[in-house]
This record gives sequence, C-alpha cells and structure tokens, in this order.
Amino acid sequence: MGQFTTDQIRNFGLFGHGHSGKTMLAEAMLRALGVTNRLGRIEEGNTVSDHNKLEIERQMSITTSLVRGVYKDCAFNILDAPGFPDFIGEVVSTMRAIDMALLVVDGSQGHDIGHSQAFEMAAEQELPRMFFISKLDRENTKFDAIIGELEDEFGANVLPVNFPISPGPGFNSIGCALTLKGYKYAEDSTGHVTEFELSADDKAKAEELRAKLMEAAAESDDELLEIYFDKGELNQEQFEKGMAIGIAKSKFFPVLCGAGSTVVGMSRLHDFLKTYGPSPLNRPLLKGRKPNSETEIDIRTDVSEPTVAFVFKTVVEQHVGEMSFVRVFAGSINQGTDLFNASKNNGEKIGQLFHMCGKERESTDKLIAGDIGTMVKLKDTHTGDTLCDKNNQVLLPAIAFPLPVLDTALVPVNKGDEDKIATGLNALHAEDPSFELIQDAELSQLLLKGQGDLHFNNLLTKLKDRYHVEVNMIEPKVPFRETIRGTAEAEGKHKKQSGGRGQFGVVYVKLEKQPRGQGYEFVDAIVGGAIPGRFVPAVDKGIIETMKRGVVAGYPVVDVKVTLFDGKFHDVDSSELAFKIAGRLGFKAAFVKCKPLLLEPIYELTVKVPEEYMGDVMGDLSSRRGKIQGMEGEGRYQVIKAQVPQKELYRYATSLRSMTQGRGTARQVFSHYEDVPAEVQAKIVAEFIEEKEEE
Ligand SMILES: Nc1nc2c(ncn2[C@@H]2O[C@H](COP(=O)(O)OP(=O)(O)O)[C@@H](O)[C@H]2O)c(=O)[nH]1
Ligand SMILES: [Mg+2]
Repeated sequence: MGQFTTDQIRNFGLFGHGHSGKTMLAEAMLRALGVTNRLGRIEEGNTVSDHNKLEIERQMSITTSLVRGVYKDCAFNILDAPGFPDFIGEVVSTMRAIDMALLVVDGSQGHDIGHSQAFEMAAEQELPRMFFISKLDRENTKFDAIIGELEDEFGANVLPVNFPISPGPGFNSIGCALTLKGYKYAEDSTGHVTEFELSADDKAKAEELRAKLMEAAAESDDELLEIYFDKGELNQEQFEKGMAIGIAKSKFFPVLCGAGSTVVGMSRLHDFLKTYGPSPLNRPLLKGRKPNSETEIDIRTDVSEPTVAFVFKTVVEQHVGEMSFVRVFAGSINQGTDLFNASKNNGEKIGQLFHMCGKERESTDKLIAGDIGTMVKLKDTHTGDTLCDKNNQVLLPAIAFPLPVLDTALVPVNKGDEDKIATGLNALHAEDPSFELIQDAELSQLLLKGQGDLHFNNLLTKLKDRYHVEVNMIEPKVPFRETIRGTAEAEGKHKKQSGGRGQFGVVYVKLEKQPRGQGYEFVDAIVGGAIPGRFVPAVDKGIIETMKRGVVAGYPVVDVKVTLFDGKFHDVDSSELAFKIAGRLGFKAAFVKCKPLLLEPIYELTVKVPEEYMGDVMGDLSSRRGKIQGMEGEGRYQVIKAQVPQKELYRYATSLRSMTQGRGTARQVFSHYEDVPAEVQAKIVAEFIEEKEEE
C-alpha cells in the first residue's frame, strides 16, 4: 500500500445508533476506493467490516473494526464502531484512536440519542465532528427535516456541504456546495461518478449553502475574517484553509450525504475528507504525564519525536493470539524494536506490524506518528496501555470506560465450573474492559456487571466457544438488612446436662433500636457476678455471629443495641461455648419480639428519555415503587430523577431500552437503605422460610 507521511493520513470513526448505516457506509467507501471489487451486504454477512462469527450471525457490529483504503495520496483508517448501547465500551476506546468522528444518520429515521452520546464523547476528546446522512435511496427520506433536527440538537453551526437530488428509490445524484456542481453515481454500485451542471434551482441552493460555509470559514480565523470583511469573499485557497481550521477546531460541523447500499456520494465524501478532514497534525496538543508523577508532558505529533503509542483495542484471534490495535501519536514503531510499556512498567519487544482492513492484514515494517495498525503476540500489553521509548517515558490517560448499567448473577450449568467461569471471563477482560466481574462474598454470588443483554450474551457465547464453560444468568440477590423497631427482653438458655460434663449458660438480654447507621452496640450491665466476667465476651461473640446470619430472612442485622443485664451459670458445666450459644438464643428470642424490619438498598436513578416516552417511563417507575424526585427538560429530552429500590431495578436498563426503542438511558448509584414495605417484607420472609425448610 506504499508509505504515507503523517499529513497524508486520515483517521476517523463511524458512530451513530445501531442500524444507522455505518457498516454499509464503510463497505461503500471501500468499494469506491477500489479496495474491494464487490459490494458486501449486511444481510449476506459478507461485509469487510462485520467479519467475525457473532457479527455475521447477528447482522450487527459488535466490536470496532478497522478498515483501510487509499484516496489519491491519502490513507484512510476507518474505524467502524458498533452502535448498540451494549457496546458503548468500543465507542469510548475508538474515540482514543481517531482524529475525527463521522456521525452516520439514517436518512429516513433521523437523529437519535446514539448520535448525541457519540457527539458528547467526541467533544470530551476535543475531536472534530461531521455528519453523513445515508440511506437516502429509501422511501420516505427527510433530508431537510434531519438538518433541522441536527440544528436543534447540536446548534446552528451544523452546515450542509451537499444535498440529495431526488432522494428516494433510484436516488443517484447529489449537488455540492463546494464545487457548485452535480454528481451522478453509476447504477452498478461501483461508486463511479460523472459531474454535471446543476439545474438553476439546485445551483441556487448550492450557492446559498456555499455562502454559509464561506462565512463559517471566514469566522474560523481572524486573518481570514479581515479579508472577508474587506473583499466580501474568500478565494478558493482561503476558503479551503478556513474550512479546515473551522472543522479542526470544532467551530462547525459539516454534513454530507449519500447512500451506502448503492455507493452514492462516496467520491464527494472522500474528497472532503482528504481536503478538509483533519490530519493527525491538526489535532489539539495531546498531553501525557511522566509515570509515577504528576508532571505533564506535551506530545507533539512528529516522526522525529520519541515514540508514544496507545493500545486502544485488543482482539484474540484463533491461531494468532492477542492482536493489539495501536494508534501512534509520536515517533514511530518499527518492526523488531524494543519499546517500553509505561502502564505496566516493563519492556516490550515489537514483532510484526500490520495495517488492517477488516480481517485482512497487510504487513508493514513501521507505523509512523499518526498511523493506526496492529501488533501481535505482545508479552504483557493490553487495552489502555501506553507504549513509549524507554528513555522518554510517558503515560497517556487510561480509557474511561462507562459505568455498568446492568448486572446479573452467573451460575455454571455444570456444577464445579465456577473457577472456569472466572478464569475465562478474566481472560476476556483483556479484550473488553467494559465489564466487571465481582465475587460477592456477602451474597456468595458471582456477579457480572456490564452494558446490557447483548453484551452479556456476547460474553457468554465467547466463554462457551473459547473456554467451553456454559453459564446461566440468574437474578442477583439483593443485600437486604434486618433491624428492629421496638424494644424487648428475652432469656437465652443453653442447657445440656445429661451424662458426663454438661453445658450450661443462661443470659437475659434487652434489645433496643439504634439510629440508622449507628451499627451494633453491646452493653455489659451484669452486676453482682450473675455471670463471671470471662464469659461476657462469649455472649457478645455469639450475638455478632447471629447478626451476620440474620434472624428472620437470612440477612445481616444492623443498628441494634444489646444490653446483657442478667444471667445464670454453673460452676462446672458453664463454658465459653455455652454462653456463646445462650447469647445467640437470647438475641434471636428478643429480636422476633421487637417488630423486626427489613431494610433495602435504594438507588438514585437518573433517566434521560425523549419527551414522548415520559408517560410510559413514569408509569413504569411507579410500578417499581420508585419515588420521583424531580424532572427537568434538556432539549428534546426529559431527565427524571427517582429513588428506586434495588429489588425493583433488576434488568431496568433492558426494559428502558425496549420501552423507548433504545432511546432512553439511565444511570444508577447507591443512595441509602430504607424500610421495606410490609407486604414485600412478608413475601421475602416467607421465601426464606420455604428455602430453609427445603434444606
Ligand atoms: N436502503 C438502504 N439501506 C441501507 C443503507 N445502508 C444500510 N442499510 C441497511 O440498514 C441496515 C443497517 O445497516 P448497517 O450498515 O449494518 O448499520 P450499522 O448498524 O450502523 O452498522 C442493514 O439492513 C442495511 O442493509 C443504505 O444506504 N440504503
Ligand atoms: Mg455496524
């Protein structure tokens, strides 16, 4: 594929909600660039980008794939990210490798929350953004309405660069505001294009758009603005310069259009990316820091600088092993050299290097500053690690993966496979750090926390394929607490005095409730030696053990004050063990008399949904015993804050997605413990008793 200099590289990611047409756009670009000689189809499972087994089966992108093509003297690294919220981790890491985010919008569906999320994430990384409205060959397209929606959502600086001529079935032409020409694409889906003169109406439309672009270009730079004021316009060179600056600085967001399925609009897109798409040299100054220190280091994108590269993705391929996707930010990576992994603090020998196009790899002897490629068989380098020069160590920020939104408990289909699950999932974590695996000691459950059902299914399929462990998902237990509302006294008597040395201990305890969060308090109020002092700690111990195991429903007891105020003992038969047991019995006996109460964890839930789903979402929240704390409008969205018991939040992210066609999102954080309503408590207690009887 030849060598390119840094300024000849364009790295961009395709983002947007699932099914918006990203993978098909990548396929169309590759076809028009001549990388392929046949257009793959999602439905036929033969696109370059969706090449892994699960993606073909499910007809959707699951991981980001890297494809590469050459346009004139430019190399394009195209990162096709998955759109479903389950795979948001891939989006976050992809953002770390690119210089521009290309948001793909379905020309008949329009803008969606997926775009807003990707837009915000790109903004966090200071990445320039542009839109491509695809699928304009479909029935019921709405190009103008979508431009309006994008302006509403992202501001008036969303600027169309071209527009469809007769969108809908048979769509093959676009008008361009940059050249004031029309472009007609071949019907054989090769992407071949012929230029034509626009009709008077279309020309007027193109001129109007061009005037807006000209203004935006001028406003991007003080010098250009002066020329613009002076002369009333910019010449072509000044116009292009202003456009490039404005885009690189995210002053405005250009919109292009076409159709992936029929390879319409690609030449215009390619030309645009080459001329105005930021090269790695245009990105804002990247900052790292010295390992083990707060000292900041500026990273200049230049091949002559010491090497700095970031591993943004890891894939385990059969027969190949771990393949590390790397973005080089400074210097270069040469085959066979030694680098330093600043995240792991160890050396790493670099073997073969590749450029990627889907599953195809093309060997290269180096990757220069600005380029993206892969390495194989690194010793101990994983996603999120920084590779650098040993003598110029620098660490790039770790990838901030989103917090999990859904959890499930895992149980092996075959008993005894628990360890295998943990080993397998820990290995998969190197590929996908967007999930967490937690062995919950209190609940004795293995909990998987991640981004959604698809995410879980996907992980469990991999676990089965690679590690031959089958797993079922079950509802995680809720960490309830037991406590009391009243005060009561009781006797605890342990007596076994038949034959040999007996056991004897009697205690009298009083239980009182403590303010919430105060915990357990033990008061020794024995007077006159009713129980010898050496047995008192045993009573305390017996009570603590009982509290851990719970009394009425098997959950830990909290916020109780216990006063040991009397007792009986026997000179020979009393022992620590006897008093421990007596303590336990006394505590249990008093506890049930104190109007026992269950406490449940309450989560602070923040739900963001488009207005039209408000009714459904609120109704659903109240059926989940949610207490609405507030509501606030945010553009076309409503943000609802509510407190909801954890017990009712099981699979919430999934329900919300289906209730809102994937447009609703929710975050939840633990807030506090609260009383469980009586009828719910009765059910939990009954379940506990039933379970105990079964044992
Ligand atoms: N008519 C039409 N359908 C398209 C176009 N692009 C994609 N599709 C279809 O839309 C669906 C989703 O496309 P895909 O590229 O997988 O979307 P992604 O999830 O954003 O990658 C598939 O059924 C495609 O065949 C297009 O330009 N025109
Ligand atoms: Mg896709």
